[in-house]
Amino acid sequence: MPIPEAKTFHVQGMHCQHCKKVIESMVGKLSGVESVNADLKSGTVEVRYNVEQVDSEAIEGAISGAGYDISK
Ligand SMILES: [Cu+2]
Repeated sequence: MPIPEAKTFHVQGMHCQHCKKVIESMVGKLSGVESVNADLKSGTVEVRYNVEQVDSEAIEGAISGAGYDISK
């Protein structure tokens, strides 16, 4: 089993529990994503994922596809 990669994405525009849920479900749908935790206070989304199945670009795509901007 490969070791999952953990990465924190900085996401703008998360304001409430709904935003948190939307992002967590959109990112969680990607195969290879093991866990997603969106934190409203810090505006970050921490994702653990299997690098053999998914990459950070796909994760960013899912977040922006849900209507949120990623700041780098
Ligand atoms: Cu919201």
